[in-house]
Amino acid sequence: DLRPIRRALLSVSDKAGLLELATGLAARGVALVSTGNSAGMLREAGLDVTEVAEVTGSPEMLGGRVKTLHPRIHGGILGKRGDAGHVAEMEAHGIAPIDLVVVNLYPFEATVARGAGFEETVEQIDVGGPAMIRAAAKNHADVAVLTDPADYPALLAELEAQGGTTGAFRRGLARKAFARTAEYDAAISGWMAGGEAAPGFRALTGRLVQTLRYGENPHQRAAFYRGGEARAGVATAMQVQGKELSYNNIADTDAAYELAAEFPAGDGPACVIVKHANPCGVATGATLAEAYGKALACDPVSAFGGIVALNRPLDAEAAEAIAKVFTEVVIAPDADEGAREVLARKGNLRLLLAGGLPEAVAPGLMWKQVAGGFLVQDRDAGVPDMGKLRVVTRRAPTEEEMRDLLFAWRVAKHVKSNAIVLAKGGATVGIGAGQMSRVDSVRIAARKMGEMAAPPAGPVVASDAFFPFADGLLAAAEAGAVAAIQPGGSMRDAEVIAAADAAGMAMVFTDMRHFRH
Ligand code: 93A
Repeated sequence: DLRPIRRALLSVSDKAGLLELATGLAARGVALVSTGNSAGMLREAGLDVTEVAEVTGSPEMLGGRVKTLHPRIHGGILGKRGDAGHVAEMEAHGIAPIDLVVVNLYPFEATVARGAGFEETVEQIDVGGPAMIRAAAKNHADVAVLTDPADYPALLAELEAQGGTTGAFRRGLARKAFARTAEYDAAISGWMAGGEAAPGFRALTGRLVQTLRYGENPHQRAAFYRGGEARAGVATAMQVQGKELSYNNIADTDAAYELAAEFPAGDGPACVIVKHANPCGVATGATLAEAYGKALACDPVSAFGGIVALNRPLDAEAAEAIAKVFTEVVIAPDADEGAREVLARKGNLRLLLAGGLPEAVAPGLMWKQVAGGFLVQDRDAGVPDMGKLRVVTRRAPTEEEMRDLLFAWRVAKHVKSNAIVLAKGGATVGIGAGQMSRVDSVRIAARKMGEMAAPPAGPVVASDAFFPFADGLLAAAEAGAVAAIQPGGSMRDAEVIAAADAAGMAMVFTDMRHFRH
C-alpha cells in the first residue's frame, strides 16, 4: 500500500514550515499546486508552482470564498487510483490526481479569541479548506493529508525512508485530519451559540488512546482518550511495563499525579498513595524512599493495591520500598536504570513515566456529566494568597505548625469533600474523605491516626471548607490537634474560634475553599 507523491496541493493560512516542506517535496520531483498567498510565498523562494486558478481554469472569486471548490481539485483528491471507471472519468474531464493535500484552516478560533466583530469572524469560517481536508482523509487509501506543520518533517522522513507513504502512515494522518475538522466545526457552533466566553467553548474532542476492557464495573464499556489540555499527566505518560491499565487505574493515577504536582521539584521529594480516588497517605522526605515510607505509614491497610505517584524521577531505593507492597500503578516524571530493574521483577506492576510534572496552577477545564447534559468548570487551580493567611486565634501557629498546616492544606484540596487531613512532620497521619458531615470526616481521620503503628502527638488539621459548627473542630482538638487551617466564612466562625482558643489551638483562615466532589 505504498503510494508515491507526484503532485501536491498546498493551501495554508499558517505558513510555518511551508517552505521547508515545499522545498523537500520539489527536491523529490513533486509538482506543486497552490493558492494565492501560499503560492506567492513559494514562488518568491524560487520554487516552481502552479496556481490553483490555472488548474481549474476559473479565477478565485467572491473575495476568496471560492478558490479550490472545483471538480479539477476535488476530483483530483477523491478519485480512486485503482478504479478503472474513476480513472477514465478523470481523464475525460481533464482531472489530474493530487496525492498530497497540505491544508491548515483560516484561524477561526484565534479570530474569536481576539474579540473580532461578527462580519470578520464569519469571513474566517473556512469552507474550501475543510472540504479538501475531508476529501483527502476520506480517500486516504491513495492520498496523504497534512493538517499540522508539526507533521511536515515526518512526511519528508517517510518519503526518504520509503519512497512514498505507507497505508498506516496515511491512515494516522487521516484520523488527525477528521479530529481537526470536528474541532473546527465545534468551535464555530459554540461561537454561534454565543458561548465563546463560557468554559467548554472548545468542544470535547480527543484522540482514542485505548479501548478499555471495561469501565468502572465489568458490565460497563469504556475507552480512554487523549485531548483537550497539553498538561503532562496520565493521558500523555508512557507505560513502560505492566498489565494493561484499567478505567479505575487511570482515574486513580490521575488523582495521584495531580496531587503529586502540588509538590514541584523545589519542595523536595514527595510521594502520594491513592486508593479509590482519594489519597490514603502523602508525605515529603529527604529522599523519595523516606517520603514513601512516611506516606505508607499513614494507612498501610488502605495502601495495599494502591497507586503511587512521585514528584521526581524514581530511584532504585524508592523502587525497592514500593516493590515490597502490592501496588497497582507507579507514576513518576521518569525512572533511572536501577529503579526500572527493580520494578521489572514485578511484571504486573504498571510503571508510567510522564516526562514531567503537570503544572498545578495551570488553567484548564473539568467536565461532569449530568442526565441530559454536562457541567463545565475551571479546574481548581486556586492557591490562597499565602501572604494574607489570617491568624484568627489568640495563639499564632509556630513555624513548624505552619509548615504542616500548609502541607495539610495542599493535600486537603485533593481529598473528596468533606475533607479532613491530619498532618505532622510533612506527612499525613489521618485522612477523612467523602463524608456527608464534616464531623464524621474528623472522626475518621482521628481514628486512622489512632490505628497508626506509631501515632504522633500534636498533629495539625486542615479542612477543605469551613467548620459549620464547633463540633468538628472540637473533635480534632480531642484527637490532639494543635493547629487548624480552614477557609473560614461560617455564620458561626466566632463559636469555632472560641472553641479553638479554649483548646489552646492556633487557627488560620485561607478565605478560599476547595470542595471536590
Ligand atoms: O474561503 S474558502 O473557504 N474557499 C475556498 O475555496 C478555499 N480554498 C482554500 N477558503 C479556502 N481555502 C483556505 O485558504 C485554506 O484552508 C487556507 O487556510 C487558505 C490559504 O489561502 P492562501 O494560500 O491564499 O493564504
